[in-house]
Amino acid sequence: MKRILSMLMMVVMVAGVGLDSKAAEMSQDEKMAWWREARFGMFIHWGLYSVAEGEFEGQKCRGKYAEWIMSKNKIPNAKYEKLADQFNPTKFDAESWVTLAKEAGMKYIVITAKHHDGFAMYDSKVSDYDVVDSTPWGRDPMVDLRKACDKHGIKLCFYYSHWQDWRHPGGDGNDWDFDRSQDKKGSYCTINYERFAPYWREKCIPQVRELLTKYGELGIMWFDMWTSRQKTSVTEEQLDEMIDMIHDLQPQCIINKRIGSGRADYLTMQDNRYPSKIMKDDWETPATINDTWGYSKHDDNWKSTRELLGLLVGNVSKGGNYLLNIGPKADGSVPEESVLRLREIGRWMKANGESIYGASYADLEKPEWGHYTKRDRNLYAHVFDWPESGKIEVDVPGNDVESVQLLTSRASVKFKRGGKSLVVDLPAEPADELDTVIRFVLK
Ligand code: JFZ
Repeated sequence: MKRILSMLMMVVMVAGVGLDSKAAEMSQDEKMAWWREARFGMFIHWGLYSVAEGEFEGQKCRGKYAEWIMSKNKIPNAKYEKLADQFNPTKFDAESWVTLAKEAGMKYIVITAKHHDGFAMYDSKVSDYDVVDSTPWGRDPMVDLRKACDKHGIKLCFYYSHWQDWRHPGGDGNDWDFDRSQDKKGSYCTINYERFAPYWREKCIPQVRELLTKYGELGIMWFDMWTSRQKTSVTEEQLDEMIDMIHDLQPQCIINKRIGSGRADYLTMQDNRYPSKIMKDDWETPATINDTWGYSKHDDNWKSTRELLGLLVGNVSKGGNYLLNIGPKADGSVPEESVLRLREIGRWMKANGESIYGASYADLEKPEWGHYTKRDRNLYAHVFDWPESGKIEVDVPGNDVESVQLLTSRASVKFKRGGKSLVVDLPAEPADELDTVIRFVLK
């Protein structure tokens, strides 16, 4: 009996080891598969800056990003930390955020676990400067988000500011609280490796380890060093340590290149920037619906649904993802302007999603009237600007095409086969006022 038991244990152990090494040996394509399929994600910036709403002691934030108010207005930690006393999001409901993402057709959520201000938006044992220990609310929103994400099949991902930390005396970026006169000049910071090392050891690594061990499987660890590492206090060795830790604890977890290392998995473009050409390596654009990431009561510059959808489709047509931000208020509610736009995009996605999910660039030039996306044998023409002629010309040899249809109704669309291209007779009216999709099934 004892022998049988120990044999059984052996089998279980060997199987276990097998699983581990399998995850570690995941190919890059396997690792990126869900992300390439997803194409559309939700970014969430939420923290103490959400309490300030883009204004502090009667002074507007001196910059368009409200989450930068501490730095832009040179607010000392002793004052900034008092915002925590007012952080009591009675309207917070993880379920409603996650269902909003789901309704919009988004497949993952990246939320600020710690932004540059150094305040942890989860229950951290590393210090008390976190949402559980320092606010009247005293709850960990990431626990609820984990549950809601699992329930609705959304991937949970964390943003962590590993470079800028304005709270810890060793972090980069804060020259208003801390004397940095001995440092070298950097970019958005001063450089001092001796000063930075304790921050890395005592706060940054232990906090990222918490995120990787307390909240289940993560889709992405999203880092944010957008300048060159050489102009910061971060060393190559430190980044290797971070990446090794992530690979070790969560081998499936994707890392964006703003970590500052070539070992990361995909490229993050500059904020609200879009490439002009197809890019074949994995990339994304992080984008705002208005101009700020963190909530600001002064920012009313909302993009239209049409513009946002154009940016999403445009990114997919060039092989990239679109990570669109919401900045919830400190009470936990999402600005109505954002909710409206996400719901409108969602309505379109529900009917036209097959032209987005797992789709990518077609090897065709961008047409005047919109964009092309492609998945397997399907080519999708996204007609944003309905041509007056009522016709579009598509550079695909007529003989290569099996059928042409309206995506939503599958109604056939008339077309003429040319030698090198075909001419499509569009219906009299656009089927969708935002973007009418014509599907070409290729042979
Ligand atoms: C960074 C953060 O500082 C900002 O608060 C927000 O979280 C955003 C997503 O990322 O902001 C940037 C990043 C890149 C550039 C400028 C600001 N850039 O490339 O010019």
